[in-house]
Amino acid sequence: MSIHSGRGSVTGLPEWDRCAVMGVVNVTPDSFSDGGRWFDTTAAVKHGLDLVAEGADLVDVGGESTRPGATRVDEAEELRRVIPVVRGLASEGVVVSVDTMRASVAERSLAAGAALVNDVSGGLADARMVPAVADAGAPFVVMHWRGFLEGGNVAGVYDDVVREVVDELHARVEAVLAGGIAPDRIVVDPGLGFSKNAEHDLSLLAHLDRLLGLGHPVLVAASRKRFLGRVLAGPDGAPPPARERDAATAAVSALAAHAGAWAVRVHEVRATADAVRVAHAVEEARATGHALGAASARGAEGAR
Ligand code: PMM
Repeated sequence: MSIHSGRGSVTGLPEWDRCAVMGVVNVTPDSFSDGGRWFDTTAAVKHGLDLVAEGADLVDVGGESTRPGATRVDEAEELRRVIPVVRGLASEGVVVSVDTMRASVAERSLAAGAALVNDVSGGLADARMVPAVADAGAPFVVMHWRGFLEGGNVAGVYDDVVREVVDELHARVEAVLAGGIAPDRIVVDPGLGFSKNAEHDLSLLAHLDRLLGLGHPVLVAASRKRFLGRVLAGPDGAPPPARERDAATAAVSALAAHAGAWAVRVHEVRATADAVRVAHAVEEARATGHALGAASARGAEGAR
């Protein structure tokens, strides 16, 4: 039994007894932390399978970089990048999520075997997205989003970041429900780094309980993000490069899992797979705690 009644499950996806691990496959030449490495279809499929072997429960495939300043790829190019990778992974039995803001890419990905649509705009970038996901009966990730990041970190001004993100996500969830997506298929995500600085991201992580209060499973995507660079910066203030933020990412995974997140989205899976298992073991120890406490204390004495 979990101590976190808020973790929940998502209709249409497998049920995991702990925080799930979503591995990232960016099929882009320019993504923020691993751009270019998995640009070719065969390499991308192999990378997704490797992530599953390392402990990913599902794999998130994206063909468009959302990093600050990135320009949009056109629809044909996004389809060309994403669909063969989705099909290749789904045909191997992988639970595939598609990371897209375009309804056409979501529809074609679902037809190719994707199980989940992950839209960083929460349906705002393409008016056809919510009806398309509703028609397909697919689960949907609603991320907190204040607009495209072209030209800088837009609209990242908050009086109370936690309250505003929760309120704005609540409004998006209402819109998505009104658009016909079933409540048990909605996941919410604070959108770390999207129109948010390091303090905002840390505040949101410190108050995941408030996001859980929305009543939907919560996805946390902290992997290699700028706020971790800030936390890890040396005395000169220089942040380590993105690929040197994986231990910090795993630390966030443990914290998020412990706080009740439904899933964490990461580039490097192995350490996070360990982190969520440790968090789960600690939860179980707490759930069974009082009954076992005295007995294991005696056992420990005997072992010394
Ligand atoms: N961040 C990125 C891409 N996709 N999806 C969700 N649901 N939440 C996020 O925070 C998120 C995302 C950007 O990171 P990347 O370029 O490393 O994939």
